[in-house]
Amino acid sequence: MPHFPNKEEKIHRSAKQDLFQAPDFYAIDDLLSEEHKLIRDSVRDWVKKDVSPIIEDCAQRNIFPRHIIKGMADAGAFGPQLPAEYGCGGLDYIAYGLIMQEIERGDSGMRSTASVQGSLVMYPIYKFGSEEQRKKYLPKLASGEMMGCFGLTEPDHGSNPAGMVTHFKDMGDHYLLNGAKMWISNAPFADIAVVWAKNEEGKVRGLIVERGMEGFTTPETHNKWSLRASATGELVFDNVRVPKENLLPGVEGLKGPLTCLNSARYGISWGVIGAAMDCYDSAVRYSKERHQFGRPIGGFQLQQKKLAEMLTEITKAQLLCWRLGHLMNEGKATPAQISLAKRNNVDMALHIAREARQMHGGMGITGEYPLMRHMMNLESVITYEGTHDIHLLILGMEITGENAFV
Ligand code: TGC
Ligand code: FAD
Repeated sequence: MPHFPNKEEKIHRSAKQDLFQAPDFYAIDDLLSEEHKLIRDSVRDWVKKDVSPIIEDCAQRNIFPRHIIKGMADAGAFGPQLPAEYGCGGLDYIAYGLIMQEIERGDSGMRSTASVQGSLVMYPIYKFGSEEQRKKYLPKLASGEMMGCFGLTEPDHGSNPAGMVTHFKDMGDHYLLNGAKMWISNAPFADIAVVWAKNEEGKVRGLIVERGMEGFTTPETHNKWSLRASATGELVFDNVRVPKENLLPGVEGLKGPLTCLNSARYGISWGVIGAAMDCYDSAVRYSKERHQFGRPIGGFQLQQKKLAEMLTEITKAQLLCWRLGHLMNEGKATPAQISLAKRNNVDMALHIAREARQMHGGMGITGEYPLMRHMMNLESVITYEGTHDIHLLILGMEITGENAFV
């Protein structure tokens, strides 16, 4: 059974105050609209109030805090970039990025829940679904009444989704789906799954599979050292009868799921800035409080070097995302530009988490500080939605025109 808190098992709320202050060295706030800042600040307040006090306990005990879904939906985290007529946010891509940044400042697993719901479930239904599918699913997904997951990766096909073996047959009045997906965020509790599978001609199509369909199960993945507050699982399809109206009519081929990944990878590029800022903020504070050799450790040049480099990298990542957000708004961002931002920013955040962890000495390995949690989470983030090396190869192909994948 998935590990969700029940009535007997209360999540512990820490009394420790979240003192986070975001660095803004290049006055990037001046580039944001009043609406952007309002949205960013309200999500930041929600994270301080509802995520920070429980996240350490959830991560330590490997619990997904299901009760948080309602607050996340109210914070506008589910499909903020999709039209308001379907109950979504109707916001631009800068607002979307800022929301992801603030949620991941709290925890990458919480951001995973939001980005899967918004970019990988709602977006394909909006972009490739029929009007009936949009009306049926989008308002419920936006409000968190319904949760979804996205099934692309398989046990033997991760970086190379084109090799997928999950398939479906046309049985006249329904499709018969067989196969399995692995490493699926939100799977253990999702009400629906957007599943990518091959038809009899070997073409990749998207299907909406609903919990309760006979032959469909979602076993949870255990023993993760990363994203411990996020629920991960498999999707197993054993002769699942999928109604024909659940096929996404608007796309055929791998470009379907890859188009959704553009949106999610963009969100990650912003999200990880949040995790990096949290580590930096903690390190600055600790460097002033912690004394060794009769002075604050922040007075030593080696510690200052770490802080100066962290701030430099965060500032560069902020500017990168701001520009990419505008390209997204104009519909001009290319997949390779998104790969550059995802690859650079996740690596940047992981490096900062490791450096900040060292600056906290022994305390850095405890749950008193968020560093190990961010660091371990980011090991998943640098792997999912295309690994660090896969994004390098996407860039390499863009530069040279040569495909180095095969
Ligand atoms: P290739 O032959 O290059 O392309 C096949 C078709 O797709 C088109 N295409 C894209 N379309 C839109 N956006 C993109 N980014 C696209 N990239 C390619 C392409 O034009 C072509 O279209 P058409 O019309 O000619 O058919 O495909 P390939 O098989 O050589 O693979 C390319 C590669 C390796 C880059 C791709 O498969 C890839 O990105 N692999 C990484 C897999 C990945 O990212 N998986 C993510 C799974 S989901 C996940 O991790 C969610 S975690 C969520 C969370 O918890 O936050
Ligand atoms: P592999 O593809 O087996 O890669 C192993 C190594 O080989 C990597 O270092 C990779 O970079 C390298 N490699 C592979 N091919 C090449 C090449 N051509 N050249 C050079 N190096 C190469 N998937 C979903 O569909 N939905 C989800 O919701 C989802 N959530 C996830 C949540 C978590 C916590 C994790 C860890 C993963 C999730 N994934 C999800 C799966 C994720 O997208 C895959 O793990 C990722 O795409 C890598 O695939 P793989 O793990 O099979 O690694």
